[in-house]
Amino acid sequence: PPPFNWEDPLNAKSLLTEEEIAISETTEAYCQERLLPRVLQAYRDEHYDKTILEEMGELGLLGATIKGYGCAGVSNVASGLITKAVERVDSGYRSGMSVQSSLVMGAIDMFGTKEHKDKFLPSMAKGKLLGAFGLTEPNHGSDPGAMEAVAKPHPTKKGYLSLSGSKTWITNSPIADVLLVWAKYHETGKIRGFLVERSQCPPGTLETPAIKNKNGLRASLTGMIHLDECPIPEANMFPDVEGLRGPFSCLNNARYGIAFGITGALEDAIARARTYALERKQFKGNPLAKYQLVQKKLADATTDAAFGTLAAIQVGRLKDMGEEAPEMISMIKRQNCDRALWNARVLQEIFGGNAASDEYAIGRHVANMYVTQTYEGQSDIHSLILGRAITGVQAFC
Ligand code: TGC
Ligand code: FAD
Repeated sequence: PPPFNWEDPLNAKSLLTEEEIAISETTEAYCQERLLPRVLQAYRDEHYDKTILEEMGELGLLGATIKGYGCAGVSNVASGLITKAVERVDSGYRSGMSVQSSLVMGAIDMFGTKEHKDKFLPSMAKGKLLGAFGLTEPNHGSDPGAMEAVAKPHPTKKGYLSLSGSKTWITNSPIADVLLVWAKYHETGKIRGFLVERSQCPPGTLETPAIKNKNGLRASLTGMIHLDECPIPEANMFPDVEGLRGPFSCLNNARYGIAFGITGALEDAIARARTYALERKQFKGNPLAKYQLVQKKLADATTDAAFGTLAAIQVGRLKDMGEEAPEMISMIKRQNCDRALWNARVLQEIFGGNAASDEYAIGRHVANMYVTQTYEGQSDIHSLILGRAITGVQAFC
């Protein structure tokens, strides 16, 4: 029989095309050579180096599934492999990329006018123009349908709307040039998407303070968005999409990216725990790896990472054929993030006291994984989305 490969136990590689393997290898090489050496200091300093997005842009990693506008136009599976390579280093780096690619470029590609696409997508693909996605508000997280942000006719500027409201926990908001803000349109009360260009906002109408001292995702920048009667050209509103279908359609892609990407973070945790268990000796000079309880921890985590990867590839293939139901994405987002967090917390035990040192990276992954389980729909919310699809009865309220 062929040998067992603990790094790819179910031979997921056999399901990939030559092109997908090449994209994955190029991205892994960039991430290991260029991102890994800077993550420890970035995490300590709570610093996000925005040139990372430019580097990713040079490699064609941004908005990778979009066709045209300087984007690579690759398969959803290839795009998942990109997120996996980035998240193997740090979920925060994947977060900065996901927002740019799936949530802002993806939204413009799906719902923008030709003018929006021509204006924003090419420089966003190069990582020279940065995006943020503002859905969550201080009083409305899991229930964004109740949002308070509102767009009204501008009292003095013809052809402009006046946008007011606050968004919180917004990745990249402090550095974003274009902020996609979801708000209720005065005429209909329905949610619409607005492209807010920082350079066009008069002083005092747009503030994006950073949220400091986070416990996790410290290598990613997070902030708020405050809009105070900010004038926005009517032409900057997405013309044809209203209601939660707009933001949720973008979230389908981003949630898929997290589900695929988080398997990379878990695999890094496994590789580090395995190395540590082989090197660290306790009781008569035996490596920790010799003990059955330690082996079970590695077996559990490796199984979940392998199953999660296969499930993500399957949903990616269905996405490429346009046959994915949003609930499939809820299923893999919930399962892969939950299992990654559970397993990484158990693997953390293998490091003993050293797990408390950031040099071993395991604590960073665990803290990040809490966030991945929370944003883009907390896992219990995805349970309810699945429960609704299974029973036909909604249990949100
Ligand atoms: P509900 O009645 O379910 O749906 C309202 C309308 O939306 C449509 N819809 C979808 N469309 C496309 N894809 C989906 N997945 C969709 N889900 C729903 C639906 O068809 C309906 O359309 P219409 O035309 O009939 O109006 O709405 P609800 O208010 O009952 O929703 C409840 C719930 C819990 C499902 C939803 O609100 C939810 O998913 N909450 C979680 C919130 C969330 O995910 N927030 C994410 C914020 S962004 C973020 O976290 C980015 S982190 C980025 C990073 O750093 O990586
Ligand atoms: P709440 O909605 O208050 O939920 C708290 C808890 O209650 C959760 O466990 C939830 O599952 C549970 N709960 C809520 N309702 C129910 C119910 N009906 N039944 C059972 N349980 C329920 N948002 C953006 O828009 N853009 C971003 O770029 C972005 N980036 C983020 C980056 C970071 C680092 C973080 C931490 C968050 C980010 N978010 C972003 C926000 C994120 O999407 C929200 O935190 C998330 O949707 C949960 O909302 P909440 O924090 O308000 O929690």
